[in-house]
Amino acid sequence: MTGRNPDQPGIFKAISRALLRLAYGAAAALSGGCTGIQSAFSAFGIEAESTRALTWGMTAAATVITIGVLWLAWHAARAPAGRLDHQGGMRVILWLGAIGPTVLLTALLVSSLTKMRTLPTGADDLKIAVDGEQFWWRARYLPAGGQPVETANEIRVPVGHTVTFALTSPDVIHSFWIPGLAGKVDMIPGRTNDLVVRATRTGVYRGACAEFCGLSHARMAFDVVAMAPADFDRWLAGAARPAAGIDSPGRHLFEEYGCGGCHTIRGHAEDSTIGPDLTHVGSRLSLGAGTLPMTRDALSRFIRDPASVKPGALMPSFKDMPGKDADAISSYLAELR
Ligand code: HEC
Ligand SMILES: [Cu+2]
Repeated sequence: MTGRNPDQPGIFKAISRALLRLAYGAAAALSGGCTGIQSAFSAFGIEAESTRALTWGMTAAATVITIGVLWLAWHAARAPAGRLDHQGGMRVILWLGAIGPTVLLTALLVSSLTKMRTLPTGADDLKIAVDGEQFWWRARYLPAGGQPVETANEIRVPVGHTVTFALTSPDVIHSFWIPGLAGKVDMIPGRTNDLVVRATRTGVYRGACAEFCGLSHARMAFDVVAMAPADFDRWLAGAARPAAGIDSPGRHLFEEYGCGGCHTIRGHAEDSTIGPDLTHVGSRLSLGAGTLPMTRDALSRFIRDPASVKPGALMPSFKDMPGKDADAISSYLAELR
């Protein structure tokens, strides 16, 4: 090369302008779209917090390296010919091509390996067995020494305590994902995968199925409530109790329409485990696995035509059910708190 190529600085200017635009775009997307109840950036658990720290660390390092390389390239393009002799070139390759990446990648490997360790568990820790079903979640709380408690479509955890999720599925592969708490774990028929978590702050968050599992895969979400330990214990004790003695027309209609053939309401309608447990359904934050708000109207709509809310839902439609029957059943279900 006899001199500097007059075109090159123009190219670098264009590239740096494009990179700057990309950075603006990414910053806008991050600040707007990436926070909220279902976001790995709104971490409320130890696992998600360390993943977030790793993400920011790697982003910062990648930014520094990119800027450094662009700076070098810019200088190289503008340097007069013959400025760098062979030995100088070899030194650049040695430091920036071998030693630098080795140190950096080793540091990254060590820091990510330490973050990959699962939290230690104890015999007294709470276990929650969660089954991914088409298209809802069966949850059984298994407190050490206590009786199992079955619920559905909502996960509650005590803050500051280690909880082990035992994840499986009776039908197809689903994936259990609470972005703010921990990474996603597949729920595979015939095998149980454990996920150990610890929540660090209270709040209401959201999880979702992260593996396409059929028509209503996108309507397979759940509320996640991280509670102070005392509140959690009180909630679990309440969830363990059978339904209160209610004598309303809806209770009889529930029987007449054969809803008990698929749903358990402990104390009222026993031993049918095809659909979600409805013992305290009225206290859930949402209906149909995070699909509708928990209101009487939404209950009526869901009961008469689940497929209109969740295409492919494995609950039959009761389209011929008179509106007043649906409303009576909804009032009854809403009372199950
Ligand atoms: C053949 C079995 C079956 C019958 C019969 C049945 N259901 Fe269901 N039900 C299901 C299944 C499966 C789901 C889960 C649907 C989904 O969310 O994908 C469900 C979901 C529900 C839900 C939502 C629960 C939640 O946690 O959000 C309610 C409420 C409900 N059913 C009420 C009823 C009522 C009332 C009847 C009678 C009129 C009835 N079901 C009859 C299988 C059944
Ligand atoms: Cu799923």
